[in-house]
Amino acid sequence: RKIGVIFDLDGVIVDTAKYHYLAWKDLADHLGFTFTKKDNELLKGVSRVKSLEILLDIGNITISETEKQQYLKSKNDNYLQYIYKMDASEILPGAEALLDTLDSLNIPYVLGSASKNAPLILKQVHLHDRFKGIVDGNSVSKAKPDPEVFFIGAKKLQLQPENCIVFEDAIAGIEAANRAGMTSVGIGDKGTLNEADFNFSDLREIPSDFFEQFINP
Ligand code: B16
Ligand code: MG
Repeated sequence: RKIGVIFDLDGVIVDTAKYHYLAWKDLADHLGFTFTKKDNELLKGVSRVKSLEILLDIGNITISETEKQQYLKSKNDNYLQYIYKMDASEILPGAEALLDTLDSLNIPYVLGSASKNAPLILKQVHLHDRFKGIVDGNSVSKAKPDPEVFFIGAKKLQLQPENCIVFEDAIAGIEAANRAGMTSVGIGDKGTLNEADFNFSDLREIPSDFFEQFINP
């Protein structure tokens, strides 16, 4: 059986959540309320606009549409300052070895991320050209948990959803993969990602023969 893989970016390939946190915290400070690391968990896998809405909810703040647009821009400008400093040393443990395994098995893989900055981030860490395709926040109209991002990924892989395996670190992403009818693999806390078909705490834990069961079911 021919299979393919769709990777989430933040939390699976790189840990950009820490930079999102710093940039959102800056905005919260500016607006005069506390934004904790625990609050930041709510923003994982969620689009930029939705993240701002959650942040404003936490601060109990109402602002105009014009201000919203300004804050979205200033948050992203701030976030990009961290991204420009990224290099290959920030690739999460096990990620490159996993891509090597997939290459050796001739299993194609694409990116399926909510981030509009995904192509830039992949370039920063020198992984951009390894992917067969990139689906990012610019190519979707409905954010995770909607399965749209992964359906577009399956198209790029030229595979039916049931032949796609999704690696995700966010609850919204696992839900999107399940709704798409794909195999979902949760990377991170098993308790949090209990809806996933498979769970690993990080990519290093994936056995080298993991894909065998899908190729020869
Ligand atoms: P941007 P992923 C997501 O990336 C992040 O997890 C989420 O925290 C962020 O709000 C979203 O990208 C949008 O990012 O502001 O760069 O467009 O996990 O889907 O790779
Ligand atoms: Mg993620």
